Amino acid sequence: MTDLRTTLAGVEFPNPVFTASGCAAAGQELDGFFDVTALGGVVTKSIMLAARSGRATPRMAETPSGMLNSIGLQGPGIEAFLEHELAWLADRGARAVVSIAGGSVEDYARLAQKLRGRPGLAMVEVNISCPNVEDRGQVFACDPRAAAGVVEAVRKATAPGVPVFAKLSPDVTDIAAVARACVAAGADGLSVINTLLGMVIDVDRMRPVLGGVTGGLSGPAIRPVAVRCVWQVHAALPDVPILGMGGIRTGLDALEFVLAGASAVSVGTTVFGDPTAPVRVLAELHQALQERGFDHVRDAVGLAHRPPEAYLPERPDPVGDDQGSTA
Ligand code: RRO
Repeated sequence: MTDLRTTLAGVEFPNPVFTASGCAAAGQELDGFFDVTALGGVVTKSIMLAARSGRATPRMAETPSGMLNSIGLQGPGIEAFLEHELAWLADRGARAVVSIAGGSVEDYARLAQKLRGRPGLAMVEVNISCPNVEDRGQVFACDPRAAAGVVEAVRKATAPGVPVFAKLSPDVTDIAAVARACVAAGADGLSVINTLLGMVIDVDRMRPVLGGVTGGLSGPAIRPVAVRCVWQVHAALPDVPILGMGGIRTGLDALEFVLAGASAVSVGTTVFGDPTAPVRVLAELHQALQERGFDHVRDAVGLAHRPPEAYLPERPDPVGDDQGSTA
């Protein structure tokens, strides 16, 4: 049996499959389909200081192999979140990764302060890359200095021992530069990636489909972009843990992210069609690792970066592809 335990910045999780922020609220709805404590962790929808109704409707559109969303950070605000959602996750025994979002460095710092000492809090994900904000100046992850300012404030306000992960945007020229700036500012790890900015136009109405005009593209359509980003960030910062996400639908998709350098993965958009996807992906990933002879998932992290002649585990059985055993 492959050991699935994974460690992110000193915190151990029982396995490397998490929900993705924004795709499962705070886990209650998914818990009707499977036991959310079976996952490595539950990453909650980004929360802001105040309640927020979000952008104009329509807020979602299907795209080829993907989905556009223009939610606009709808949420109950931090106080209601702490009382009803984080408290529920803690009671349930889930490991909560709380995603926070703000319009200023000060907002983020206050959110981090409010999370200090809360039961159930395993990690903080700093969402500096939401594409659906009022202006692009608020997409802190598009500028290394702006990203660093937020990360530094959150790291200072967060209890020691609680990892702070910065969530990066793919909509940049050099994602490794932003990653380096976040880590230099104190990020313990990186979540890679948020959605890509996109839009669709209704050719009958001859107007944008989304009320917010532009939206964030997710789903399998973005997976190669996400894998490339994980690869580049891991190549630049091989010792920094990565939570990888973007279009994961199967265990083999998850394995791609692990081989590119992710120590854990988030399963997002696919849950809208298949709410049990996270536990299925976990089982499939486990099987894929076992078939490839891995004793521990950590041995697969970043393996694709190694030269072809480097160590590969002995495969116990052929996995049904053309290459058969690598032994
Ligand atoms: O709420 C959203 O519209 C949203 C967020 Br916070 C995000 O980080 N990414 C996204 O695609 N949508």
